[in-house]
Amino acid sequence: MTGAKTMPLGVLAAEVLRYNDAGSYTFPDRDQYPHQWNWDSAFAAIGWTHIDPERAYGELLTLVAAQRGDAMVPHIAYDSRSAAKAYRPEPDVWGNVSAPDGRFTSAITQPPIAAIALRYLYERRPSVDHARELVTRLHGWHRFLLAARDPGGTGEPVLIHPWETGRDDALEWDAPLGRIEPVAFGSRVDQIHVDAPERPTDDEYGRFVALAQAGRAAGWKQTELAANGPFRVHDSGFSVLLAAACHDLAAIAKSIGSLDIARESEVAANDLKATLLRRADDDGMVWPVDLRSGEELRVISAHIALLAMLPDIPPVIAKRVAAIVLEGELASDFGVRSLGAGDPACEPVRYWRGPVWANITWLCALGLERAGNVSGAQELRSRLLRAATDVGMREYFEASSGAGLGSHAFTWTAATVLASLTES
Ligand code: 9WN
Repeated sequence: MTGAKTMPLGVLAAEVLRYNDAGSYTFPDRDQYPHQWNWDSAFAAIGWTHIDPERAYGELLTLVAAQRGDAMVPHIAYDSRSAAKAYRPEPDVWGNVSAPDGRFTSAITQPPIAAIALRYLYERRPSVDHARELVTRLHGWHRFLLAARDPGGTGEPVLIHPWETGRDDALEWDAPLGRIEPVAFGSRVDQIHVDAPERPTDDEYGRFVALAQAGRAAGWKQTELAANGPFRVHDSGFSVLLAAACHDLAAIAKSIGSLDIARESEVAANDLKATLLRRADDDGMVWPVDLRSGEELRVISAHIALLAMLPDIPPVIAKRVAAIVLEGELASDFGVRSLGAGDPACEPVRYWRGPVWANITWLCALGLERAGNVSGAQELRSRLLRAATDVGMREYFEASSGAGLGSHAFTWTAATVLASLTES
């Protein structure tokens, strides 16, 4: 990535995708994350749409090749070629579970944005054959989330690990994660390329891994863990994305003539939306819930920005979200903050506890645009582009100064830059 500073932004972003290209999928970052991650690949597909659409379809097809028998698409599919590279936890922590395509995987999932990426790709570069295969697979995953992961019939999936939310150490998980007895994790290889203060703490890692061990001990029975496991939350951010994913899947299914999937997906999107709106507060905000205590986790953080993706969002909620992300607690000149600036727990450089992330900023912009707030969407995209212009395709950004944080050549930052360049 030499000479990066002098390259036009779009060229630099494309270089980052190519640099992280693992062949049939894209590493989130070649050094820091040398395997396939679920929602990272969906963002990568959005980026590849602008460079090589066939490669974008390939990215999603490789993702669903790791889909398990129960239709869950795992959060990590391990790359055996990366064995010599440092990433922990390794497959044994999950019990060496493997996918039909032979790759070891984790035994949890991640935000289901692949259908959102597929719609993005399909609308720009339609391929009916690829879409047919992907629609069927993604529909299965959505069903898994709405059935196997909803033992209580609440209408929302239960998440069993903070890693499933994609916002690993977000403040809202402190209470439910705090109940987990940490285990010793050993060497923090995630701190070789990124400074320790920018990563989750040792204490959090001890709890993340303890949860993986508990799941393994319980035989990874997904419904049982969702009903009685040690960590159980409703993440409104994840649920909104699932509603949007069902909505987008319905649109593609309809256009390729898969009418049963289209109908079922539209009903699922509407039901999930109704479930979320039923538990909205007077301001229209929907909060994550700690299902073990029954308490709402009323933290103003990135999940609020994701609320913008609620399909056909009521205008009053869209307005409230726009105010928070554009000039309120989550506003930054560089995108959307992961935690409210005024929150006493805000840590400006630590991971999901303060910094700005491009993927959240971009999804929020997409939601605002769909809600008819085109100028709000453009403003967010220009903030995202400002961050990348100033310091490059960093993993995340300090919200006040725009300083680059985390890894240096990050796929979803590059992908959302490529998308934003064509949208603003
Ligand atoms: C654990 C890959 C992933 C993202 C997550 C982000 C981070 C992993 C880690 O990196 O999580 O899954 O090792 O820290 O929190 O959202 O998908 O980029």
